[in-house]
Amino acid sequence: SPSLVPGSADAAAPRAGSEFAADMLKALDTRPRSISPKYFYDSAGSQLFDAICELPEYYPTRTEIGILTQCAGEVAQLAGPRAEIVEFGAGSLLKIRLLLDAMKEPARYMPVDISGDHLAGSAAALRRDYPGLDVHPVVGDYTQRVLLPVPRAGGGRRIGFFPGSTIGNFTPREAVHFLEVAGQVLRGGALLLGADLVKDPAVLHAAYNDSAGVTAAFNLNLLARANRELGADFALDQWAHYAFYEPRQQRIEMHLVSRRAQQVTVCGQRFDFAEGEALHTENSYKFTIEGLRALAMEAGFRPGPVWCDARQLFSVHWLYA
Ligand code: AVJ
Repeated sequence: SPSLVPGSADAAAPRAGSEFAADMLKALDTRPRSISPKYFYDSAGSQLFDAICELPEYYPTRTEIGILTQCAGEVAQLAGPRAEIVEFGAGSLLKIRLLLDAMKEPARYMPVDISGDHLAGSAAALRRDYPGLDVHPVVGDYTQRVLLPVPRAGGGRRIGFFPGSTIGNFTPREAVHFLEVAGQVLRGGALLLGADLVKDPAVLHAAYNDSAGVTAAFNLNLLARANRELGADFALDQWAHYAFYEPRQQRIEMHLVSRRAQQVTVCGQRFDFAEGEALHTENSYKFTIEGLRALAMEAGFRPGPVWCDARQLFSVHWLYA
């Protein structure tokens, strides 16, 4: 909308009612300022995330794909015939294909995602390549209770799939809550869960501070998105990407730090930032294998087999619901 004056009431009005607008305004009004990482993923942000997954320093994606390639046969055995797979997030089509290719006549695939567009695209591609598979996208927020179709008569087990260590975006309390809700949907079946592992902080640091600056661009895209959607006037060169490992909480924290004292306007409201003041944009928790299993048990799962890469960078867990 090039004719809009940034920060004017008119510019703010069209999107002032969005969830992003409400959460951004709330973040700016709270101390310390912090916002959900889910707002990274507009179309520019999703493309930047895909680029992150290809970076030499960002080991999780390729490591998990390696593990899934190795364990797919065993997973297929554990799942049994005619499995009904529920994926939390529409995720990577590559990862689900690794499972589907190993499974005995998988019956149904139900990706759950808030973005209907994203779901429709992945569903069409999978239907083409797996003609016997009932692809059933479910539009909804998987962090809340979602309504799934009833299990089919004569269907197999319900298997949840939550790869990528996206569980690391939740606080431990939120993770237990998510697992409790997932467990109710999967009762009698299991959850296949990817979790990034605690490791040398230098390796973690590099993964979130890549030399090409893609992670920085991904983080800064949040402000760019606010400029596009909320009529905000963030000067992107006045903000620094800051990511570090916090060993006591076993998490990467990402922040956007104000390089100087400045004012910004969002949805027609003005906010002050002191030099060095930050907006906290993401936590990415890391786990020990035992810590992850304990968390799952707290939520009522019974831990099963765990698969890792040789360097113990990443883990994939079979958890009985
Ligand atoms: C998609 C949440 C697993 O935490 O590693 C990548 C997101 N943030 N680089 C992660 C992310 C910065 C990613 N997750």
